[in-house]
Amino acid sequence: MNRVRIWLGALSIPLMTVPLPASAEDGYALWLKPAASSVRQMKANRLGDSATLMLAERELRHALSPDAPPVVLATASSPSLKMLGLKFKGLGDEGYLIRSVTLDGRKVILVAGNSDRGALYGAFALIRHLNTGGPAESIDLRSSPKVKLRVLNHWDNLDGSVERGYAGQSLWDWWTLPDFRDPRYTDYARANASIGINGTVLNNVNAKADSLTAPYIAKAAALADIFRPWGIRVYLSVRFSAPIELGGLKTADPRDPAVAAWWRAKADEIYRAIPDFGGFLVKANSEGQPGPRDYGASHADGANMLAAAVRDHGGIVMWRAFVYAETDPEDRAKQAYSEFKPLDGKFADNVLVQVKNGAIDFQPREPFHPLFGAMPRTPLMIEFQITKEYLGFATHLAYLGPLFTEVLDARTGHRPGETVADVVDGKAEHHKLTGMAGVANIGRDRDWSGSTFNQANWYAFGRLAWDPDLSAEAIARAWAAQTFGPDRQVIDTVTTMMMGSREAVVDYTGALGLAHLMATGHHYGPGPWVSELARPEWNPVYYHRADAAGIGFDRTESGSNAVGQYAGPVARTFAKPGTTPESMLLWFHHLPWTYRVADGRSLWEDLVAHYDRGVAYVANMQKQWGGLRDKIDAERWQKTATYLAIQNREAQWWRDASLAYWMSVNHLPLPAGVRPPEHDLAWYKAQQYPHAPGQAH
Ligand code: GCW
Repeated sequence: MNRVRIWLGALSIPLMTVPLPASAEDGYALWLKPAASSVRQMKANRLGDSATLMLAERELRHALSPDAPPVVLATASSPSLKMLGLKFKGLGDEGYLIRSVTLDGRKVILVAGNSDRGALYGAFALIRHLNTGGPAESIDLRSSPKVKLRVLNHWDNLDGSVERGYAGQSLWDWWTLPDFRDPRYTDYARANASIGINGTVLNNVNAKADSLTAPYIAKAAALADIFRPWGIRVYLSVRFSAPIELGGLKTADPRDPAVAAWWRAKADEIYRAIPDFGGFLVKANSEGQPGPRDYGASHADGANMLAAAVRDHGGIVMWRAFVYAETDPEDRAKQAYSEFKPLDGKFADNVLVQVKNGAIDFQPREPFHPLFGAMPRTPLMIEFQITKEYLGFATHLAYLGPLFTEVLDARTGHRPGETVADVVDGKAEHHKLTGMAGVANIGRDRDWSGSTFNQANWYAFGRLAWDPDLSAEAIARAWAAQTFGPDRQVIDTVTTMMMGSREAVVDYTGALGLAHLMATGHHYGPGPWVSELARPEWNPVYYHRADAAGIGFDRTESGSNAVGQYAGPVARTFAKPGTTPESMLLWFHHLPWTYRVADGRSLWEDLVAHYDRGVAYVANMQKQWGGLRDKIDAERWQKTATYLAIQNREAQWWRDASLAYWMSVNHLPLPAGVRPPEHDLAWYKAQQYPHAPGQAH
């Protein structure tokens, strides 16, 4: 414990104690490590005494070095600020300003917002500014979130397992809640607040009705109490058939008044326990989940009925568009658009439709979902996957910043210059209710996310949810500086490694727009040969359509015409192989193996080159990381080095297995000088991983 002196206006209160952070570099501190070991001299002056302002003050003491100028934390209503004539308009209720000012004759850094939450975000922004090399003098920063709901989706089950989670068991110990309030819950909220996340959906979208029973509401309420001062609201995923399972009703038909009444009563019960409860997230009529379609009602009927239940409490409904029907023979990439586009304008005004970034399912690369820009009368939330179900689980180093920004920056083609980010942040269609969801990669692992570099994906999601116009590289640099310290060589090297890492995964798992080539169930490792699963669209062969003559999914007019779901200019680009970006070529086109890509190579030669490039990138990351050995603490360095070695082995496995399979189909030789796969195809097919983590059950 350290003795600290705190300045409260003219009063000075000595001898208050704050705990120092744990010293081991095991990743627990995330990007929040203090810049200096001593906080003794740091002066903070807090004008106000809400719990949130106190937390903001503590953060500043914890993180800022003794020689930083004194800081004053305040809300706009504080009388002391009157004379400064600052502009708080436009900051909204979560924005902040940070200014070097003279207050009562003292030079200070003022951190202020319209609300104490704004001041808290400002405190974290000031820490970031100073810890990433920003000057301590003449500071003039202001920012407010462009997106209203910045929400993590936990796919956490009530038994403690996590669907597609690779960082250990669920953080929520449902069994000991609500009595035991694990300090990790506070640390979790603090980390989220530091990057601007303001909501969390506690349970899996593949929901059990049990989460709506009284004991589980009490457990959720305990978490909500812990998260509240950090500006974080709690949401729940709900099972659409809960009125039957819990309420004993005969139906869950959203048009049945008894069903609507059951949900209203349930919402009232939740709000009694959690007055600022955020609302519901719903996966309906998708992958076995019940929904309104079971009764011939529409997704809008279902969403609106739930929206009515939470409306008077200020709650909202996030209704997922991730649907593909059991029996629908239509190209899976088209089904969500076909189902939802006609419902534009039919949703209540406290409903957001939550759309995955791409039309299929969080693949290493997908073109942006055609619904963005196509439903102007409906707020569309974007859903990213932070956990790396398809990008190497926890072990592979794949920085997702470039994946997120590639989609956010994509032009929708609906209105001149309009990007997906414009749709998501409401600018394009003037929506006030806006949101971004990220499927969490957080678990009980000591380092929270399974690896140090996975923490960067959590961080990048939060930063982009606050401002979707940030660059992935700027975020990577800031993360590296906050995580590893100010050493220039470390920041440069780590940023370089990160920036190409997602593309490397694309390269070694299947480039040129190939997708969904993974093994069954657990989704770990390659399985491009899989063809025997019950539903056609569960099989990789459905997606790549490779045969002796060619490869790729024809989604043009001559095929499924998924291209037709995009707006004019974008559709025109994707309509022809020659104008389609090479990175999306086989997503939209079925082409002969001999097709000439831009540099004159055949498609086959190019594909092979991508596999080799992906593997080489990983080897190069190992080299780069090796060069940082003396500059990074031993624990995090060693774990990362080991994970890179695993990634190298698995990248080669992906490459070799895929090449062995493609050659069995196209009967083409490998280009001269290319190393043949280590084993024959039968060997790769025989690999089984029944205990791979994160499987659905
Ligand atoms: O990609 C699939 C995952 C499922 C997940 C589903 C979804 C929660 O493999 O595990 O279920 O997406 O997003 O609903």
